[in-house]
Amino acid sequence: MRQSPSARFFLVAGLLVVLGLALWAVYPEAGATSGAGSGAAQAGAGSQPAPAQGADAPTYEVFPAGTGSEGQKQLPEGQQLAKYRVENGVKVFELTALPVKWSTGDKEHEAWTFNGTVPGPQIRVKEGDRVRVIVKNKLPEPTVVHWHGMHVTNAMDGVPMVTQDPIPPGGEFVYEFVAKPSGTHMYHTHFNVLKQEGKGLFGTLIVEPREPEPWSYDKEYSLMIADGELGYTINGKSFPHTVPIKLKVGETARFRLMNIGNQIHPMHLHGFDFKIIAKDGRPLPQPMEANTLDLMPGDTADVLVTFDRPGTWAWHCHVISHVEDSKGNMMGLIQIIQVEE
Ligand SMILES: [Cu+2]
Repeated sequence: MRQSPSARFFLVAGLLVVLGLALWAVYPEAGATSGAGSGAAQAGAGSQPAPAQGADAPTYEVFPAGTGSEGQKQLPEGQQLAKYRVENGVKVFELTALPVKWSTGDKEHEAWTFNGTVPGPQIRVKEGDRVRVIVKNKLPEPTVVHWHGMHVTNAMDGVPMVTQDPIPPGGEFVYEFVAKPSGTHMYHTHFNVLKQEGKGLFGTLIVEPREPEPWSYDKEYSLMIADGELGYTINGKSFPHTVPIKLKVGETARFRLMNIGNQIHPMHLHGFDFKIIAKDGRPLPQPMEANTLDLMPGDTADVLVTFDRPGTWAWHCHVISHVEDSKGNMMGLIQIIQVEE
């Protein structure tokens, strides 16, 4: 008998869950992080800026019960905030590049991370803040960090042999810059990039504007899309282990999409159009409505979606080999949005 697409979806998802649970039994530390990483995962309280204007804390749940985010089910990858301290008015962050055992849900990998998670913790600051980031290298090879989209001085730009010497294993480098311009940005390795980024050495960098923005929304999420040695991942996980986003009918969400991968990912949302409000962190003079957005390598985009109907909606890359394996099983770059009454 021919199965309906949704029956097939749940059958495949169910089988993957069973497989995931079996893997979890074998690798209980999968997805768990080093001390530095778990510290970062607990950030977000205290002196941190609010995650979104007027927003409740985003609600997440592993769906359909993937092995995804053990140890931080309420603070999924890509959403945890980097801790900082303030020294003489400067916001001081610490990022340590280090290898960890990382589960994308479907597979175990040795990932190279900032502070133990893929992506690294979210650096979230206000436009005009003076920011210092102490980067320590615990990788077996040199590295550097580039502040993608930021208007830093040349010496802080993180290009090895051009603006600085690579940070050797065991070494450190102190970056300092004024946070500008506002918007959705990224930080990432700029050394042996195909390998280091492919293994997870990247994170999100959000600069909140000083002036209020002309749009409003209820919830906010970052979706960092990657490809490489970890496979096709959103916030460090591969479907069905990508962490679903749960919303209520009538809510508007802002999504900060980022392509830190090496390939083009046209992200198509089922059932709704979104409003593209910013590209590479910069507000568009005229927002544009669409339901598929080509994210070139290095692109970021901000979109707003109002979910006016309930359902389990897919948002996925439309390069089919990025969302289906050779046997036709769904995997990779699929994000589930669960909209409930
Ligand atoms: Cu793709």
